[in-house]
Amino acid sequence: MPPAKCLRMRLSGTSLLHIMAAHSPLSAILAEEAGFDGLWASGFELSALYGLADMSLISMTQHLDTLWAIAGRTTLPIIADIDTGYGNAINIIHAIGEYERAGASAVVIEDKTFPKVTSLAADGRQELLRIEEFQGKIEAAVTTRQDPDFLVIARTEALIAGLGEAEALQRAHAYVDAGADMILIHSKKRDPSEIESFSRAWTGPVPLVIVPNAYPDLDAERVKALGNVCMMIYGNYGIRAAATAMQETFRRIIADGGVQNVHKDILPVEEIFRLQKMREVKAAEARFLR
Ligand code: SPV
Ligand code: MG
Repeated sequence: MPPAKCLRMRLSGTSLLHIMAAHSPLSAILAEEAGFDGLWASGFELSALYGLADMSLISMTQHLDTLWAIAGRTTLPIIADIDTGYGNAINIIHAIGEYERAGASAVVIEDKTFPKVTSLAADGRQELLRIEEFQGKIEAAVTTRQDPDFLVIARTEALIAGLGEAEALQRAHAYVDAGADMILIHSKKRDPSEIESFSRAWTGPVPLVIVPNAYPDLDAERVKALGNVCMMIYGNYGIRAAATAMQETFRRIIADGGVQNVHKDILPVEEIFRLQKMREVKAAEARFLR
């Protein structure tokens, strides 16, 4: 079954889907093996991979290239984080065609102005679009998609911008009116109270998506109790885990004056061969190289 259809079907059930951020094909392979339900082609993770701030510095082409490479190495549905959609509704029309072709099953579009500032920065400049303008962008996305199963998820940054729950609810309802399949509600508070309160107040006809980056205490059991959240996106855990491991290993090699100690604490090369499907390549060699 195509991944977008599969994602839609699974979302029509009652289960909560766990979506892991991926910044590379290898991270996608590891997420699939670990048992996640889908992948988040995260703007934050890809920006960090390039050593850049998550502030609209990565181009659409860079993101699409990574998405295309990831889609070739996984069977999981991919939810593309397209930030503000690279401009206005016209840019959205172009982007949706490109992301569908690159293998995304869904996009998340956020209601900030371009260029955006990453949401979790303490003193980030968080400016939102007029509601009508963002509705136009959502309508453009919904109208452009070729595959009816392709999901258009509207993300409101009203809580991130400090505009309060009433504004967040008003925006979320307006985006559903414009055709959004789901609402992603984001918060940078250290505790999940804002998200839990929004979820309880949400009476709209579509489910919610959350990204518990700032408020890690909101685990799956608590989220299920809310009753209207269908996806948890683990938005920066891949790049943070990778950077943790590399930072520690690189420092030890310098401190130890060699790799004599670290080599037994990191994956053996045979495991990397397995992830690279070396056995299949060797079999193809044996069969076809004459
Ligand atoms: C991302 O992973 O790129 C996100 C989530 O958008 S956050 O960085 O928390 O805004
Ligand atoms: Mg992002």
